[in-house]
Amino acid sequence: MKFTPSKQVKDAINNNKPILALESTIIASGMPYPQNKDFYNRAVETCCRLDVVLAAIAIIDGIVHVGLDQNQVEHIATDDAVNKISKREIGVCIQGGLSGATTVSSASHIASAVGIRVFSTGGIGGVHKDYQSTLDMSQDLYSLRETPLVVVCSGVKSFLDVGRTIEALETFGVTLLGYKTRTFPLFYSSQSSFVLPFFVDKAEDVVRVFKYNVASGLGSSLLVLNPVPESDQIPEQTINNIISKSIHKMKSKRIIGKETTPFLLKDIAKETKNKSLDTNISLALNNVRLGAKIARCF
Ligand code: PSU
Ligand code: MN
Repeated sequence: MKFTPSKQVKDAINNNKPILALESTIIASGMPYPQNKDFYNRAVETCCRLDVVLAAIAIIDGIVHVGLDQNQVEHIATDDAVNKISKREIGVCIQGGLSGATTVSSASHIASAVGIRVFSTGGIGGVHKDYQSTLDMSQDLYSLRETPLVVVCSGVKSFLDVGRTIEALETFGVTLLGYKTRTFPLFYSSQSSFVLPFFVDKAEDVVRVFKYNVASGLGSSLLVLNPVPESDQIPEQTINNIISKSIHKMKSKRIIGKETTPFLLKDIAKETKNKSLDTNISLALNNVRLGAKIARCF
């Protein structure tokens, strides 16, 4: 195998036990230390309670690990030399013997290649607000087009162009399925004006839809939209004002490309006095919980 599973993940694969994959950029640059490590430990506990193995995916010194030990997580959570690795950069990272945190695009590719069927994240990447001038659209969308996986998220980060991202997801043939919601969630806020065509109330039904997709020959992902719990959300208007200011700052600092997402997450956390971080942790854990429940239904 090109990838290196941990002992726990290998056992789970061999014995057909439920596994939930997790990207590691959310740990490396999505949250600061020590909240990132704390989030990871709580994610492991959540999965353990449901008898599911959590497989966080990262590249450590050129080796692609599926399932991390505590030292590896500490490295990803603290070391500034860890690269943000999207799907196209997996080979470069291996060749250079480098360490890299995986995004949705790389982690979903690796997860699917080792036979994992369910994947959780906070929010997927999407179409950036100034797409017309920058052509900045996340590789995550292309990966979702070509990776048969159940991906659980709380929408796309609200500093993206949500409407255009939804259009791109349709163009790429990615199935959208609300989980107990009729609207496309906005990451920090649980509702939006974008109506979802279909929704389900049970984890079993998510798996049924996925199996019918696969049986019909579809090779794309099933994107499950799981809104942030209402008690932890930030009202849309409040967060939008802050986001506008952060985007303005980003432009004046000439931050572009893959640095934009980490910069905005950090700046929004600062401007909300870490309320956005609490919201991010809450929704990410909620997605781990649902992902684990879905993994048990296969
Ligand atoms: N969701 C979060 N925090 C994050 C990300 C998503 O709550 O840090 C990361 C994911 O790894 C996602 C990536 O794949 O941002 C998208 O980056 P870009 O826009 O550069 O494609
Ligand atoms: Mn980008």
